[in-house]
Amino acid sequence: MSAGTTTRRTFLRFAAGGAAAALCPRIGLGRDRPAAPKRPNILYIFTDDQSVRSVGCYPEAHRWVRTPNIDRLASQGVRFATCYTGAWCMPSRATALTGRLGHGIESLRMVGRYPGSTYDPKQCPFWPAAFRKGGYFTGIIGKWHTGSDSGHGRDWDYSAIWDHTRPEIYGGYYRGQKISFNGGRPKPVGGYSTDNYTRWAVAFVRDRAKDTSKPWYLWLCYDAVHGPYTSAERHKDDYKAASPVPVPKDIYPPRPTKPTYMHRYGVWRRNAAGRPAKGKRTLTGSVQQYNRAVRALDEGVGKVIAALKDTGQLDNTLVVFTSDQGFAWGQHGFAWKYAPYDANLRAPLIVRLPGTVAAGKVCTHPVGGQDLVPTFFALAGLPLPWTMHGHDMTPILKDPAADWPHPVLMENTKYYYGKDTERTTRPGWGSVPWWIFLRQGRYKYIRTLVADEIEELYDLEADPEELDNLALKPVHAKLLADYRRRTIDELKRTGAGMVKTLPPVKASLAVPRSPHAAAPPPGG
Ligand SMILES: [Ca+2]
Repeated sequence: MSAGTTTRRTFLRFAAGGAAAALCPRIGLGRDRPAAPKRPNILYIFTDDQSVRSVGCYPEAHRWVRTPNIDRLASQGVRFATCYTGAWCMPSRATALTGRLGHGIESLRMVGRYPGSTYDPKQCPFWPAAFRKGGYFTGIIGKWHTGSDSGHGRDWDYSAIWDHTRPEIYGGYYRGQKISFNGGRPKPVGGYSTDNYTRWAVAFVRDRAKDTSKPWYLWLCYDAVHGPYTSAERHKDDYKAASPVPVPKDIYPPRPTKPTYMHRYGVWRRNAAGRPAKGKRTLTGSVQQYNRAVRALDEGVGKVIAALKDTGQLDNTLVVFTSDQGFAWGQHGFAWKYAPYDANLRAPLIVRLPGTVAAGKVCTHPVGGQDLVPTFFALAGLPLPWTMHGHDMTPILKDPAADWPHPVLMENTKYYYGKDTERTTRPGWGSVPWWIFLRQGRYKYIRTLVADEIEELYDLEADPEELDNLALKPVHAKLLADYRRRTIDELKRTGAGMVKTLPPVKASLAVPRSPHAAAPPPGG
């Protein structure tokens, strides 16, 4: 099924409903008045489990990583040094669809066989419906992970859904997929998912260029680079000669300055050669395989951008490239996300729109996935349909050095959303308990939601690997209290009921010496 024909058919049905240009800002302007600025299209590229270490333009990337197309996007836009899009796949997408953190999303629940889930659209509306009402044509391609109702016809004019909530029907991450086009029965599509999604996105872009009556929004949700990290056949030999990856300092326990669950945590063991391995695969082999699967992603970005350029839409399209979260390879003992550390969660974020977004700049203000949605509404000139938790980023897109007084709150409440997060004593993921963190400026405060557990406070400028827990050092008591208060304030500002049920922190602090803390910390 071609994206072109189905998109056209769906569009005609939508336009016939009369809602098409109701709120277009050009309507009603006199001839002698300047035309309102054309509203931008929005291409939101959303990859899966992609660390900044796999994107060449990030200084943390392995030197052998090649992502020329994503790097070019960064050279023409703003690259954010620190973005926390979400804690794991599902809440990150829930935030991307609502502009709210999990604790502010009602009725979304994981039910049945993992990762089955459900929600009530009346209690949990998704904002693309408001974009449709506001005159945008909306589309989604790829991974869906927020309830079995993917919202075609309500939230989306065009949809090509790989429904991860029903893996028994929809197949695997990379091959053997069935796709539901425009709400239809899932059909086998063959091929490799990254290349398929790129092809459908290119068709979408070309098709929308034929209709200049309305701008469009496309959420392009690649399944890469989630496990099992399958590369395209043409990339299967890439990076095999790449140099071994550095072994993170705290890949093996003990980690006495971290909360109890981290003391003995670790999935890596020394193999016969003394190198870290997980099962039969070495750390280096794992990181090479992961980055091989990024190659087709980068090519996909190049192809979709080329289609925008070829159809004359590139410079009126806000292009956003990010991932639902990052992924740790060895850091703190993980081969996972979920944990509150930058190595696990920090995602790339690159934004391009000439004239509105600075070119070739880096923004060091930490931001969150919750900030992107109000930014889309601001650039579209549409009112927010409900209170969102993030903030319009347009001032720092224009000038990345401008003031940005907003902290980033993140949380991991496993399967739970809305009022269900008010009972904070539920089990976590594996051995990782529930947590919240607040990042503002150079410091990050982490609170593990376990009674009488220590807090964590890291200086990400002096200690980007988060090995030196300042919360344990009396000299930083004032800074710790300040960040604890900021976190409580942010929970209150966003209406988090859990603020009343947070487990108490450990009252008296022993000061265990970290085997990894090198230099003494700077003053508070
Ligand atoms: Ca993910």
